[in-house]
Amino acid sequence: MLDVLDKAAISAAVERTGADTIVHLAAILSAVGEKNPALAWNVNINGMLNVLDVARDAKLRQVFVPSSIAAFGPGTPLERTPTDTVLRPTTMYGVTKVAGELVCNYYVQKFGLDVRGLRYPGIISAETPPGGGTTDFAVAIFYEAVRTGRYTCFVREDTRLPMMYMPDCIKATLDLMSAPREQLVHHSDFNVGAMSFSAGELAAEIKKHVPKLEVVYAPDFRQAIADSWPRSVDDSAARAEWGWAPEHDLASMAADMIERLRVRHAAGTL
Ligand code: VAH
Repeated sequence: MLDVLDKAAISAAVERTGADTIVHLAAILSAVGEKNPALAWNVNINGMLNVLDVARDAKLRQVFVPSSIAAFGPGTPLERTPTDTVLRPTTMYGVTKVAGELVCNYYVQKFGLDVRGLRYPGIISAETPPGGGTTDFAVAIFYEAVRTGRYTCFVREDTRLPMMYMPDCIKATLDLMSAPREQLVHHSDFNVGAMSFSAGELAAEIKKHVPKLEVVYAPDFRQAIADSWPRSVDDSAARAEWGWAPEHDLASMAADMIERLRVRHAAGTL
C-alpha cells in the first residue's frame, strides 16, 4: 500500500517488485470530488503525473490510466457519444479526466511511453462496494436488494447511463493492454461500451430475482452530474483498433450479481 502522492514510494515499489507495468486506478471519483475539488485535482492529476514520471524514468513497458464518461459534458451529443468530440465536463473529476487524457497522450508523443486508457462507464462489481461515484446507485441497489429488500435511489427513475459489468471492464482493460501498439490510433481516450439502462430498468431486472424489492427515487446533487453525462457511447474506435466486444448484458449481469451477493450475504461478508 502507498500514497499515490508519494513519488518516491511509487519508484521504490517498482524497484522492489520489478514491475514492468502500472495499472493506475487510484482516483477521487465524481461525487466525492464535488465535495472536495482541490483534493480531486491533487490526487487525480499529481498522482497520475507521479506514476507517469516513474514509468518514464524506469522505462516501464506500459501504463494504464483510465478516463471516464465523466469527461463529457454539455455540448456533447448525449446518444452514441463519439470518441472524438467536445469535452466540457462540469465536475472537477471530469476536468481531471480530460486533463489526464491530454497529459497521457502527451507522454506517448513526447517520451514514447506506452500509455493507454479507457473512458470507463459506470462499473458494477459484486466484490467492490460503491466508492463515491455518481453511478454508485447501480451498485448499491444490488447490495440493498440482497441485504434489506429496500433501496432509496439518488437519481430519477428515468436516468439512463452507460454501464458495464466488472468482468467486461477487466476484459476491456486487458484486451487494450495486449493489443499491438502499431494498431492503435487512439491511446488514452477510448470510449468503451457494454450496455445502457435507466435506474428503473435496473430495478425491474433485479425484481425478477428479488420480487419484494422496494425502490424509492429521491434525487440529490448527483442528479445534475448524471444529467451531464451521455446516455450511450459510440465505441466503434475500440472495436476497430483492438477488437472490443462486451460479453455481459443487463440480464446476465443481474443474475450473476444477485447470485454472488447472496453467497456473500449467507457467509456474513456482505
Ligand atoms: C463515478 N463511477 O461515478 C465513476 C465513473 C462513469 C462514472 O467515473 O464517478
